Amino acid sequence: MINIDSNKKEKVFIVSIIYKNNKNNNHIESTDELERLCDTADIEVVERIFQVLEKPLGATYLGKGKLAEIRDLGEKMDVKTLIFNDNLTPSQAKNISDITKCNIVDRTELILNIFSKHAKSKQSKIQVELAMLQYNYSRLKNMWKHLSRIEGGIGFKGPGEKQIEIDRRLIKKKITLLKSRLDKINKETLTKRKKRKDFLSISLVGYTNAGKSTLFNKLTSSKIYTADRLFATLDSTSRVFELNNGEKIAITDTIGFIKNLPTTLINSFHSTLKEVNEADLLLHVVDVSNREIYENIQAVNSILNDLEVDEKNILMVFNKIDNLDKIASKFLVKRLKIDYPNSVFISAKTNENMQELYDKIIYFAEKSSLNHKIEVPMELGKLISFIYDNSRVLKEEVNPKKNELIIETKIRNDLIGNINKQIEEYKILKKYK
Ligand SMILES: Nc1nc2c(ncn2[C@@H]2O[C@H](COP(=O)(O)OP(=O)(O)OP(=O)(O)O)[C@@H](O)[C@H]2O)c(=O)[nH]1
Ligand SMILES: [Mg+2]
Repeated sequence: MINIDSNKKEKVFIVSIIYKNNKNNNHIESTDELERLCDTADIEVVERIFQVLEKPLGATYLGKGKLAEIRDLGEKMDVKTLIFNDNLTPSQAKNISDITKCNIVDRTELILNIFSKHAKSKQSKIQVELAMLQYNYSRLKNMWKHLSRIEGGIGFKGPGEKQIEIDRRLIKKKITLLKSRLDKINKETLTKRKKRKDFLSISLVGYTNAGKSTLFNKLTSSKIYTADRLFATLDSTSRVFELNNGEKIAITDTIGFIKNLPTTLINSFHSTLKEVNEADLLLHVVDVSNREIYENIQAVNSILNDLEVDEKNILMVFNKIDNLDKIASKFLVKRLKIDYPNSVFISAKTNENMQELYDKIIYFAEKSSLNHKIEVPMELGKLISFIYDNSRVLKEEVNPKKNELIIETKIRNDLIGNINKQIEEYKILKKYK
């Protein structure tokens, strides 16, 4: 989408409103994050421009005087592109571009651009292309104007660009085609996922750059890509790892979230995100050294809410404790422990407190239930009633040849080991009678 000269970093201004009644007063953190997004997209921010307003102006977003100032500064500093820390309506983007003579990129377009660069698998490439087409669909006319006027600077490139030149009908057709391709791939991944259902499943979720992939690598001894950049991971990866007690757990690392994650991306990544919904336990990984810790947790929770994730099975994993200085960490950790009693504080980098995390996972695994098929000799009447009293029986069948009852039941993992042991012991005793 954003056409960046491969040799030279594109220079931009980032533009943001400081809202008069913003109690959080977090415009610095918010523009810091936008600058990190620019950095990830290989764009050089030469200036941050703010205007204090109560709310955006309908037609031009900022005041006309401010926009004229930006135009002059742009000419002086040879900057032809403005990145807005917000989403703009097509007409706002057009009006701003008319006044400033600059190319306009909004927050969603910037994030889509990063996604398009980081997409590796066929599935994520289609998901990003679909999100771009859907976002651009309503903006085609404006974008075409931008493209024809601005040469060489940031324009719209990649899967989106080719489509701008063809008419809307064709784009709609393309969207339908991509959706059906995606459906096919999603069905294949669903089959794979079902196969893994024999194990308890854990999904890592969290804000982008929280350290999910680093933790995934630690737990599974893998080497998937991690980086100090936003949206390093776009594809889900799953592995099975074994706990000390021999229990196998399937764990999935997936895409990170961000504040105001474009809805078009949530929609097209829905099947990837659905994995989160099906997990037995979520580890919500948080970068404890980030200044916006509570806001980031909130952003993740609101996306989880949209995905209708069950709240009770979330363990908060506060990561990067090695990054905190000793005194500050004492107070912060204390406060977070009160706000999030079900939590651990770790460093996936230095391994600090990793054992506590393992212990929590083991505890959860023991208290969880999975479907099991148990073949119980008819003589063990007491054991049969114990199973009925302590699990949810799904099916039962008699095997007359062996004089056994075959019970299919959803039962807690810490009970099944003991039951199997009793059956084994009974069979051995019977053999030697
Ligand atoms: N100091 C410190 N750095 C960490 C820790 N865990 C991860 N990091 C670093 O944080 C950065 C992001 O880590 P990732 O594992 O890629 O983060 P992620 O959550 O997978 O990020 P996305 O895939 O972009 O959503 C990397 O530079 C890691 O080396 C930690 O415990 N301490
Ligand atoms: Mg990652």
